[in-house]
Amino acid sequence: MRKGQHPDQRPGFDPTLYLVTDQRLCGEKSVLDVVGLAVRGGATMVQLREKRLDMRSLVDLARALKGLLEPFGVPLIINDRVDAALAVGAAGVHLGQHDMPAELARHLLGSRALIGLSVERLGQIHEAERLDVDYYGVSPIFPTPTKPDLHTAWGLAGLAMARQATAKPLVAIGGIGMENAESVFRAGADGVAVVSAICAAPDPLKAAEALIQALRSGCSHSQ
Ligand code: TZP
Ligand code: MG
Repeated sequence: MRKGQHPDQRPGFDPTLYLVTDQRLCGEKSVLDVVGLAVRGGATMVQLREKRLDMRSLVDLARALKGLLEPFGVPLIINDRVDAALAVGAAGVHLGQHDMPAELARHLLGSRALIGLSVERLGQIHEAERLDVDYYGVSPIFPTPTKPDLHTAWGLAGLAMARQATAKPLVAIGGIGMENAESVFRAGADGVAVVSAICAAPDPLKAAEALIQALRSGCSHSQ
């Protein structure tokens, strides 16, 4: 993340390279293996996003991930499920526009929790400005086969408009990889969230290393 840009962040928040999991894209590897490799490569935040898991399996995996991430100081965020985040003591949740309202999640999780909110249109940023959320997930930047149900992509120009609309940290997601990560940063993102660029990489550690290096150099150019 650009240093010093967002002075009131909660401790541990660094979305520079934010891995979002998807077991379906991990091939022979487990989510745990992929996350372990990604954080060794430099991923700064991890979101457990496994829509198909039942609650028992989700909580078991979340617990294991929390144990794995703690020594790295990398926060574990749970997609959608505030109850699972509370149950395992995760660092926070990532909410979509149809998930639990952010005010309720904040009430349940407390003032130290990290809360992210997906925004698909500029109007959603305006509506969310009064909320105590830590970042907006600007979704999707580019069309992506990983989440094909999304309609309009922000594109780099849309991301630049989002940057003008808020001082909150922006995490760009959707179709981001080595080929475009730096340009996403230059358009105003504070971090990039990736699924396939790490989960489906033959070597997730090398993929994370290459991405973080590209982002850090893009970041220093744009300061
Ligand atoms: N939300 C918006 S796009 C997306 C999610 C979870 C998927 C991003 O996947 P990829 O493989 O990084 O394009
Ligand atoms: Mg959701």
